[in-house]
Amino acid sequence: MSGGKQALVAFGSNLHDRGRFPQQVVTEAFSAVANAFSCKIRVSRLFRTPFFPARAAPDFVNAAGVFHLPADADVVSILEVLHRIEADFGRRRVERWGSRTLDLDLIALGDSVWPDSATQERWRRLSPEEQGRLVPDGPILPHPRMQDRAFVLVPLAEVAPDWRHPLLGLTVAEMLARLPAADHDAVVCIEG
Ligand code: PH2
Ligand code: MG
Ligand code: MG
Repeated sequence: MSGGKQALVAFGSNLHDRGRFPQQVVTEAFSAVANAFSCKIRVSRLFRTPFFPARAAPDFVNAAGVFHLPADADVVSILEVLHRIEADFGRRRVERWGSRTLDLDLIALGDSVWPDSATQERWRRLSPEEQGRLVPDGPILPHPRMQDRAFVLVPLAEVAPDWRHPLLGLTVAEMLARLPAADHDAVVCIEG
């Protein structure tokens, strides 16, 4: 769409919400996002993925969606809308990297780098230990861990394989190809 921005969103759920299974939650969240932004959303299939970091917790259902927003759409208001939808689906923000009924992560907004290249780069280069310890105080785009996570890239490759990371210069398909085969193989499609 000319002049607009493409929003890339990762969907995740690994807990029941009032009797609904994670796959139902994610499917209903597709419509909730489309309605909230008054747009059509292109969505991936659903995938079952092992909890990251590895621990005794239920597998996630992950998916990805892409939609177009007006050129003046801003990161902060998009996140407000996504957080409201998470809350509507019973999400309580308690534990970082914890289990959740619905997680909606803004992975990228067109080729926007937010808040700036140096900050994105610093968060992208955190050591594994720092990744577990440090929490950014605001949004960072593209999502600083997207290039590492098969549970993000496998679904995203179905809806935006050619989206190119503005700092790494790699497409989604190229980032996915760089991950170990074992990461890729652990992400299993759960529908036709
Ligand atoms: N999200 C998390 C923590 N761990 N693991 C998988 N497999 N998929 C996720 O979406 C996920 C996770 C916190 O957002
Ligand atoms: Mg997440
Ligand atoms: Mg999140």
